[in-house]
Amino acid sequence: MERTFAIIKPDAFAAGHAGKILARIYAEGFKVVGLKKLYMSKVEAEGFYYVHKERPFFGELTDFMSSGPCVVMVLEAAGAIKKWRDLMGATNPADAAAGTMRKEFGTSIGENATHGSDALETAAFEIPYFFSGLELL
Ligand code: DAT
Ligand code: MG
Repeated sequence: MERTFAIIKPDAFAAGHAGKILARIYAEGFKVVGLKKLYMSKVEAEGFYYVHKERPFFGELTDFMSSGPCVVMVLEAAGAIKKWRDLMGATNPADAAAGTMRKEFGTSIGENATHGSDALETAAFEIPYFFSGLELL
């Protein structure tokens, strides 16, 4: 079984969409092996997104991710990484397919409702960034 790291971002959490997103996650057959609400600091957001540190949107992205509480999760399924990326949809909600999380709940390329690891190596960094082994059951 593969594991991926997912976030219900501050925009979707503040808008009250966390329950609907979690319901879809269960309906699609993921096992939720880790889940917690947290309020990321600016520094924690910068560390999480360090691969994007040279990008022009880095400041905006890390301000947004530290602007309010979010829900971080570890999801398990066969092919979990691609399966969750597919359910999220394209980065820009305007380009995301109907029925995807970003189409339904995202409002702009920056405020796009959810995050998901994009590769095994990314998941291997992102999962332990927020969860200890004891929290993954
Ligand atoms: P994804 O989240 O689909 O993996 P990414 O890794 O390229 O996308 O970028 C990380 C996040 O940064 C993305 O979810 C939203 C934000 N972002 C990406 N491109 C952006 C842009 N052109 N302007 C503003 N924010 C952007
Ligand atoms: Mg990415």
